[in-house]
Amino acid sequence: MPGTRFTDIRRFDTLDSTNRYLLEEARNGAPDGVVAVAEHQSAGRGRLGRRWEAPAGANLLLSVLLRPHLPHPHRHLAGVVVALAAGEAAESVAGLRLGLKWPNDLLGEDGRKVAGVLAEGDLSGGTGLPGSPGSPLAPIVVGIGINVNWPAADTDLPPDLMGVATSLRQQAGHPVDRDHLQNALLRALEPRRDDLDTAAGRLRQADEFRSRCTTIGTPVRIELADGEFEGTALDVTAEGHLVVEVEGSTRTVVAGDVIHVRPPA
Ligand code: BT5
Repeated sequence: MPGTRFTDIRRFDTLDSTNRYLLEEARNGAPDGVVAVAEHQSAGRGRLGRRWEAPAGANLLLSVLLRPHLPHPHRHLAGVVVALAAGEAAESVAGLRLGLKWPNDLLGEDGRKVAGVLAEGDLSGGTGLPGSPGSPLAPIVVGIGINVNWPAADTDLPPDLMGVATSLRQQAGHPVDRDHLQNALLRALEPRRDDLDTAAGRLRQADEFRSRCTTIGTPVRIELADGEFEGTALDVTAEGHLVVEVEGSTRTVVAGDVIHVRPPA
């Protein structure tokens, strides 16, 4: 994409997973800003071993390799800036204002999922040495799957995604150009990626996420590996974590710990 750091865009007809590919490239020393795009993924992945489904040639399946100077507590913001850039692109290309559901989904007006973000790499603490696990310079791969033209109708969906998934096409009422969307996304990502490197920039991105996050103010059931609880989502912190009010006190939930965020049963 001219005028951005995203000039090395690698396109594949089929790949197992664009995230898996770029994580390997990162280990081999690939630089900040490499992009991988696949027409089809044979093992597209969601969070926690879940699958990302998309037929060949209809949707945007894209990952970026980022090497921001991003201290460990703020690492979730790498996925946040990609979600914000995707939201901006959907607005400029398809005229849609999507909701951002914490931690990583973009939703249509009807609450169904249009896109999901998966950040992988060294998101945890570690030795803090440059380039090593836990370093603020450790690479992060952020993948996004955007349902652009699939599903065209609910009947296209497998039973488990009925009532769950929707597309830009369904939301806008007409097909959407994937190349335009991809270009708009990378253009929107460029200044946001710059923001990850500075405290003031990170604050700006977290503020925008807070103002766009449709989870805030809603009742939520948070499912973690070691249990679940219900409360009301109050806020998003400067690190992109979710603050939930539970019976008069607050709990801060870290994205990496969450299995599901749902409305209470
Ligand atoms: C996500 O996980 O939402 C992250 C998805 C990231 C996919 C991109 S595609 C490019 C890059 N390369 C990869 O291998 N992955 C990334 P999660 O929050 O765990 O949601 C996964 C769940 O969403 C699944 O268990 C399904 O219930 C549902 N799902 C699967 N495919 C979907 C789709 N196309 N649209 C909406 N929901 C879907």
